[in-house]
Amino acid sequence: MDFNKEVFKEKFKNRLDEKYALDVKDATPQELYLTLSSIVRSSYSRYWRKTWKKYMEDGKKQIYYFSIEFLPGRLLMSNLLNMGWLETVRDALKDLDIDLDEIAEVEKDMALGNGGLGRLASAFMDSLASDGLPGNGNGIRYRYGLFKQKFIDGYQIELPNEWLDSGNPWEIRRESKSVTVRLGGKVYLVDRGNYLEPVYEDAQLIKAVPYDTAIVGYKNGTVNTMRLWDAEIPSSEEAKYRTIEQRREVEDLVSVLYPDDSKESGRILRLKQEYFFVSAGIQSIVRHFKKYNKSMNKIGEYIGIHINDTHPAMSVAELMRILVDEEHMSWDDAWKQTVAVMSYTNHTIMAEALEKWPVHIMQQVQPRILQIIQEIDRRFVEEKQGKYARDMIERTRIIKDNQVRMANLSIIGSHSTNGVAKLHTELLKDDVLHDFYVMYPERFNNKTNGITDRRWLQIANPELSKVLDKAIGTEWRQDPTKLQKLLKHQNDNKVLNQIANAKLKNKERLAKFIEKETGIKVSTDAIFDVQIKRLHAYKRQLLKLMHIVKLYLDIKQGKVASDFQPRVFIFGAKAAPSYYYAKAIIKCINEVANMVNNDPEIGDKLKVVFLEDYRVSLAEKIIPAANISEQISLASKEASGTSNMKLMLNGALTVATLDGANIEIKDYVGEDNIFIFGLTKDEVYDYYNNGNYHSYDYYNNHEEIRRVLNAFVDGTIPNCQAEGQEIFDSLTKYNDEYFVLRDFESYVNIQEMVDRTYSNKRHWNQMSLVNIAYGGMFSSDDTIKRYAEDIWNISPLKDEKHG
Ligand code: 26Q
Repeated sequence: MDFNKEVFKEKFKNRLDEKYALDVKDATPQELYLTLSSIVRSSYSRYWRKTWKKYMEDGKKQIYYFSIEFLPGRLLMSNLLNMGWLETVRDALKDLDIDLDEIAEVEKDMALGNGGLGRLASAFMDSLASDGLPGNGNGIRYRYGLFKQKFIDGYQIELPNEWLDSGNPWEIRRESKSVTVRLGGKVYLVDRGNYLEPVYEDAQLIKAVPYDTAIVGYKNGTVNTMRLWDAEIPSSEEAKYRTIEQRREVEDLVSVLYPDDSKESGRILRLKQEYFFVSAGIQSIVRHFKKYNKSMNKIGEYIGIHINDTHPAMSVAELMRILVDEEHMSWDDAWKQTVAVMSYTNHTIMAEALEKWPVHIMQQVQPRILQIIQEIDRRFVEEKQGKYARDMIERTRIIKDNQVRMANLSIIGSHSTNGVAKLHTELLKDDVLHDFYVMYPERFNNKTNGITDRRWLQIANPELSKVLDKAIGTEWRQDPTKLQKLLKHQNDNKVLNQIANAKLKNKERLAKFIEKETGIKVSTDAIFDVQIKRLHAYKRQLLKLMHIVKLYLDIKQGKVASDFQPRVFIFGAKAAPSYYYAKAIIKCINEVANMVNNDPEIGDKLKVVFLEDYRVSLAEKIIPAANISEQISLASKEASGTSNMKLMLNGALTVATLDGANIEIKDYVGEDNIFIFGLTKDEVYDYYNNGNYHSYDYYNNHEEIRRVLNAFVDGTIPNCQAEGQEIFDSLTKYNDEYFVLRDFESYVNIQEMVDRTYSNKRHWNQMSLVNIAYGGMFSSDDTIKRYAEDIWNISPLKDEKHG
């Protein structure tokens, strides 16, 4: 479409008329949203088709990012921005008396992920397309997204997230690309002379139907694909599904996203989900590959499959199955190709989160896959015998104590294993995966996570974006590292004031939202102090809560420091439904909020706001308004973190432990522009090695800690007897697994430093400017270029531009 404002207005009115037979003034926001999104979709479809064709004709390598979670959030604004339409459309709609932001609010978040890992997958989708790289997503089209969180009486309640109920304008169902996935049953190998043929009995056949979503690159004409699979009953099998229960079992396969980001839950259904999207994805890749390429013996030169955490680890065995059973390749040739195709990212060092599956469950879910894994394991042990000590082989082999260790499978079956921040990768090499590092040093590498500046700055923070355009030009919109040009303006009062002004406007906007959602009135003079991430003990929301209780008691007892600054504490966090400790913390935060917010003696000095249902679209409202970013996990536990990057990019100053990517943030901005506190990773490990942390002593010997902890159990904080006691016990009786008491004093001290710093507004604004300037160093466009060069060996196609 020849694109300008007038053309668009006509098109919009016509489309609304075609679709709904309505005038603009009679249409609901929902109708306006669906009209706009249908125009957007029809105008990128040409580029989508062209990109697809080009990749085929070009015949170069393509990669497929396999992830059991994708968390794109809303797509309207990001598609408009990437097509280069955003400002024109905003203007055009204004002429029609329509507010684009209001229409955008209608869209339900696509929340097919829990947190960091799913969000990273979506950032990578956006960056692959924006870098013009041939990379597609492969995952599951869950009927229900991550649960919707409500607070009732301060408790977290989980409601179903029916994101598809009003229709999803961005997806296309591609019936013709369906494949069949086999689950369960029994398998026998029959000797056919030159190969063994697996014969299946009683297997359940599932029809996997792909739904494709376009991933539009930023003003570059590239449109890639995120393919998500739905499960259906194949028509040939209809007769076998006689009861509602049997039919429901198929629906259930893709019904819910597992809301547990902390531990492997052991449910058979989860393993079926993993095999389902892996098998569907690989079958569809191989089918496509065979159409356009000759030799399966070269598949490693043309196809890359990325295993995002261990959830898709069965990819290794599924590709072996297809190459050996269906393509009749020799085991050795097939193995060589498989290792060349696969690469793997690890996202955690926490032992309880490393996936293991009992052999009998894997047998039940897919017996042929178990056989293949057993054969991979047997050959691995055979090959390493004599080269490594027995116990080292036992530690690294895939099957041990009747459990399939998915990380071991992923590392052995791929050519690359990466961590997600420098410290995390070092810990993998030195500790968690040390044996593998000794065996395969060349396979290990670091890829520090990144974020998309388009969503988190251009879309979420137009106020600041305008200031940046004026100060340093618009180049940063293409290349966020250019934000460093801001550094020249460190002493430029005009720019400093404009940055401060943008922040103030964003705070006003958030304050309005907070009042609308919660009824709480907050002052924009206060420091907006933000902690937004999943609720988990290691992330230490408790440390923040203890600090709030300390300040509350100080004020009540008339002990406020002269440079105390008023604060609004803002939380956003979901707890896994079965994670009772995390839910106890939520309840306590809500009760502290009630106590603090309704105390006239406290007034505007402290407010505590726990916003419900933290999600991508809520993050877009909170982050631009933040002054302080809380990144306070116990050192060594947070693999990387990404909210740390989003918040700094928006000018928040970070209060941080030396954990995950916080260390790299510190290295860029310098110690003077970040607030570092707490134990280092080495200090934490020393405690582990010497076993000499005794949290009860901290309670006993520190008056301040005792005063704060007692408030959880002596009725000071009302309505949370049981939860308060649980927290109290975990920190005293059960030795405080995440060293909250050990880091408390250091945390309080750094927060006093925050107050002193905030009292000098100009200095604060200078620090904020430095953080924005280096925020561009964590662009996922750059991260993905490193993946493309070091791991995948893919390069962009030269392309005509759109937009
Ligand atoms: C596993 C088995 C059964 C059910 C659920 C799961 C499961 C689900 C989600 C296990 C783990 C997750 C998610 C992990 C995650 O989000 N990790 C985060 O990844 C980010 C991106 O690399 C990092 O920045 C964070 O530090 C890390 O915590």
